Parts: sequence; structure tokens; C-alpha cells
Amino acid sequence: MDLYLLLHSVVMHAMAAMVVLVYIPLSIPVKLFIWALVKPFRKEDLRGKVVLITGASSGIGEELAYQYAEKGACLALVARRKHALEAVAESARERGAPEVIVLVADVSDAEESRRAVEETVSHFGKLNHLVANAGIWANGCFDEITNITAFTKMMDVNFWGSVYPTYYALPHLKASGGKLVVCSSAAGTVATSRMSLYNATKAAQIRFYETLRSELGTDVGVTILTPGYVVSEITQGKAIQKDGELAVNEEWRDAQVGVFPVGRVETLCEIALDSIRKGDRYLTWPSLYRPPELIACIAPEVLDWICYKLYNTRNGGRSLGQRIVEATGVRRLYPAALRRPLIIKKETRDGEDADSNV
Ligand SMILES: NC(=O)c1ccc[n+]([C@@H]2O[C@H](COP(=O)([O-])OP(=O)(O)OC[C@H]3O[C@@H](n4cnc5c(N)ncnc54)[C@H](OP(=O)(O)O)[C@@H]3O)[C@@H](O)[C@H]2O)c1
Ligand SMILES: *[C@@H]1O[C@H](CO)[C@@H](O)[C@H](O)[C@H]1NC(C)=O
Ligand SMILES: CC(=O)N[C@H]1CO[C@H](CO)[C@@H](O)[C@@H]1O
Repeated sequence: MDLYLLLHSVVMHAMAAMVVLVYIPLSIPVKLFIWALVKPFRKEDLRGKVVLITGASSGIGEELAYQYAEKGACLALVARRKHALEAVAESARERGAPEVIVLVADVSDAEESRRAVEETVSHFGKLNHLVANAGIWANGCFDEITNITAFTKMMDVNFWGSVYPTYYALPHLKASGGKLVVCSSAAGTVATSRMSLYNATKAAQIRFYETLRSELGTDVGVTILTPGYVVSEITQGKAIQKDGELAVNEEWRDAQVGVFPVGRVETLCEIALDSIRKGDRYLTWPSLYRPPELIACIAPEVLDWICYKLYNTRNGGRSLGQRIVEATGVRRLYPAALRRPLIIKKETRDGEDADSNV
């Protein structure tokens, strides 16, 4: 038995060595060739394609809807705020979407996710892309949380809220040879202080969709988006607070974002849609979040050290990051939208004003 185990171990290590020494050098020119001369000329034509986007009432989901609209796709927009969705639908029509429907659903509920997918397919007769984008954010140090059980809802929305629609959409995507797109986060690939639970929900998404991709083969393409900070209600400060309530907290947002730039959501979505149409496996934007992944892989202790130095507040209650932000006034470089206070628009399922759905 020991010998059998040893044999497998040797084979696995030899295989890894072959990948590094033989496969990588040989595949680089081929990949470069495909990247430069094949993919740019074989982008998917989206005219008449049917795309379901979750979390389309604001931020990244909203902007992706406009980008798809400009390419002539038909849209099914899903979120909980009806009025906000209807406003996005109207703009999407103006920007070229032949047909847009609005579906109010909470994606953390399996039955509501099923209904959203089925209504899309019964309306349009098919489904070509599912964009699982809906998500909520939380930041702050783990040991500052005062109501831990309130954080399970972030897993329910970010992880299960992607998995449920995916489950119900998969048969239709297989039938159309379609694509799955998931909006994870750069926080899912590298350890980032103050985001342990959020990062865990995002890492869970990545692992899930990577595994699914290996099960699906070439039937359905899977593109995993791992954006860094971009302007949206999340970076305007909307997050689950340490007591478990969803609220806007700009001070915590500043402590989190610190010196990092906050990108334009339009640029992210333009680049993301290009990537989706080319069938890329991953897209990380802004590209400054790519090197940390490499560091996390080969020297995790370096990243831990930097994060700890930048974010820990054991030295007088303000982290180094916060002190740099204050000393340099870098906050002035934040996009204007981040300096305007965000009022979370609350409404009931029927579009009435309410305070219960955040
Ligand atoms: N902004 C960033 O810097 C950044 C960076 C990396 C990754 N991301 C990820 O990008 C995705 C989109 O976020 P965003 O930045 O665009 O923030 P956002 O403006 O807050 O948008 C989040 C969207 O998700 C929807 N949503 C939340 N809970 C839902 C639920 N239970 N059921 C259905 N829809 C729900 C919201 O609509 P309703 O409230 O109307 O339901 C909203 O449309 C998230 O997965 C986020 O984690 C964002
Ligand atoms: C903690 O959050 C949960 C879920 O939101 C809630 O049911 C519970 O009442 C909260 N507990 C306290 C002590 O606030
Ligand atoms: C996928 C991944 O790298 N997740 C990271 C999330 O954050 C924790 C702790 O901060 C890290 O240990 C994980 O590696």
C-alpha cells in the first residue's frame, strides 16, 4: 500500500514538472497566437441572443445590461427593486435591446430563482447567457462583528444566489450552447483583510464555477469575472455592518478601499463583455489585482504581512491605510459618485416604498 501511494505521489510530481517544463513553454506561443489572431476575430454575435442578468438594478449588473443592449441582445433583468429595474429596462431599450423584461425575484430563494429562469425561457423561447451577478458586501474585522448569525445571508445571496439560477438555467444553456458568467471578485482570489466572510463567499463561487466548468467540458462556456473596486452601490458604502444590518457606512468603506483606485464601472463592463464574447475563462480588471494572485500563490506570507500592516488597527485605532488616506488626501481622487452620499432606495416587491428588503 505504501509503495502504491508513493508511486502515485511520484507520478503526480512528475506530471507537475512536465507541465512547468514542457507544456508551459510549448503552449505560450500557441496561446499568444490564439489571443492575438484568433479570438479577436471570433467574438460571439449577440444580436437576438437572450441574456438573463441577476442584480441588474444597480452597479455592475445595470451597466452590463447596457453593454449587452448595445450589442443587440434581448434581456431579462432580475433583482428585488422593481422601479429600479424598470428604469434600467427603459434605458436598455433606448440603447438598442430589442426586448427587455423585468422579473422581481430574490435569488437567495431557490423557487424564485427557478421562476425567473422559467419565465425568461417561456417568454423568449430560449436562454443564451446567464450572468450571475447579484451580491452584497460586508467589511470590517471578523472579531468586531457583534451578530455573527446575520452574515449567513451573505452566503445565501453571493453563493447560493448564483448557484440556484445556474442550476435552473443549465438545461437551457446546454440546449443553446450558451454561456455562464459569474461575477466573483478579486477578493475571492487573494486574502484581503477586513473582508474574511465576503472573500469566503467569493472564493466559494470561484471554486464552484471552476468545478462546474470541468464537468461541462465544451457544452457551456464559463467566464469568471474577478473585478477589483469599481463604482457601484457597494463601493458607495452599502454593506452588512458588524451588527448584521445592511446600511451605508462611508467611513468603513474608506478604511477598506484606502489607497486603492476605484475604477469606472463602464470600463469594467466593456472589457468584461468583450471577454465574455471571446469565451475567456477569467477576467480580472483593473489589472493591478493580477500580481497579488501570483504572490498569494508563491509567497502567501508576503501578502499576509502587507495586509496586516495596511489594515490592522491595533496601533491606536487607525490602520496604516487609513492614516495614509488622511495624510495624502487621496480620497479626493475617488470618483465623484463615491463622495456623494448614497441613499439606498428601498421598496416592496410591488414597487411601493418600504424599508424591509435590504
Ligand atoms: N463594486 C465593486 O467594487 C465590486 C468588486 C468586485 C466584485 N463585485 C461584485 O459585483 C456584483 C455586483 O455588485 P455591485 O458592485 O454592482 O453592487 P450593487 O450596486 O449593490 O449591486 C448589487 C445588485 O445585486 C442585487 N441583489 C442584492 N441582493 C439580492 C437578492 N437577494 N436577490 C436579487 N438581487 C439581489 C441588487 O438589487 P436589489 O437590491 O434591487 O435586489 C443590485 O442590483 C456583486 O456580486 C459584487 O460582490 C463588486
Ligand atoms: C442577528 O441577526 C439575525 C439575522 O438577521 C436576527 O434574526 C437576530 O435577531 C439578530 N440578533 C441580534 C441580537 O440582533
Ligand atoms: C480564495 C482565497 O484565496 N481566499 C482567501 C480569503 O481570505 C482568507 C483569509 O483572509 C485567505 O486565507 C484565503 O486564501
